[in-house]
Amino acid sequence: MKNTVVLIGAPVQTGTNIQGCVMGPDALRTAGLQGSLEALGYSVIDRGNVLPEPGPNRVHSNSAVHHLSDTISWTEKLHAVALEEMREGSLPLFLGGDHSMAAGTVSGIAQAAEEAGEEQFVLWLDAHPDFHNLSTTSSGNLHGTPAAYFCGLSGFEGYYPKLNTAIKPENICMMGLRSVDNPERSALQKAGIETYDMRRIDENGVVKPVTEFLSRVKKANGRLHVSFDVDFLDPDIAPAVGTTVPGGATFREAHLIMEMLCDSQLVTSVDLVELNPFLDVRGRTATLMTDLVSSLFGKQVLDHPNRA
Ligand code: 5AB
Ligand code: MN
Ligand code: MN
Ligand code: MN
Repeated sequence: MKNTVVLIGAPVQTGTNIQGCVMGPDALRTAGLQGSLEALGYSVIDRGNVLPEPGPNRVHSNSAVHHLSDTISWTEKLHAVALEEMREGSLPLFLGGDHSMAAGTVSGIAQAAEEAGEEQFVLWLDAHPDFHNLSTTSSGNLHGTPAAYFCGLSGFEGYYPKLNTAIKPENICMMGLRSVDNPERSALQKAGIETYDMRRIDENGVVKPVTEFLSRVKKANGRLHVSFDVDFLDPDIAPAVGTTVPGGATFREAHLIMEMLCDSQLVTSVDLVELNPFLDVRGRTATLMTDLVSSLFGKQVLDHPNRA
């Protein structure tokens, strides 16, 4: 992995109906993210928090949809920031902020990869696929839509920025799913996205699917973006999230995925999203997310034979 890590705060909370994600980036900083990465030997540049430029007012015919204009402004801003950081050759860590931000980060990253003639892959760690479009969402919470957007699916035209480069559905692996709405289920099947729900993880563990996915990335000489939603984790260990779903990944499953990602040396960008510090218990979730990032960037208890 690259030697310099760039932290980019994205205090987005317009994609949810629960306030608090605005504090996410600062809670991750407070938990010592920069110091942990420095202790592992990385240079860290904290660019502070980015802010969107206000855009025109937009209203969708699905009256549930709320904060559309603000969320689109965030998408435009984060698309530009992600594109720029990837063009510069940085390894950006986007500190959310709710998951609607992935519409911007992943679309910008996809465009940069295409410009460089490289294949972009996405590992999506989440209880949810976030595969609604503006018409199918019944909550109207736009953090339930970014993956459909960056795959170039229909239902965003005339509202969200036109995509230059979509992520190919076959380049995505979603893990941890346990809350999928009907329109999302059919859209996922139609797109042919590789999905591992919690039953599949219970049955076979995380090693086989992660190994298989990473070998596909490696074979394509691809870049790998990890979009890590806090609700991937079981709410017992990660309570600071607005959309808790029981039966999530355990402490060790999550660390093991991070350790395997580190072994692979394939990760080129990361989103840490949906942390709502207002719902946390004495900083537990922010600390856990920070510890998982340490595992992702090389922390191990003893030397492991898989580690180069
Ligand atoms: B998250 C739900 N599918 O559309 C909806 O946390 C939940 O970024 C979306 O994964 C959860 O509101 C969005 C019920
Ligand atoms: Mn999500
Ligand atoms: Mn989620
Ligand atoms: Mn563009």
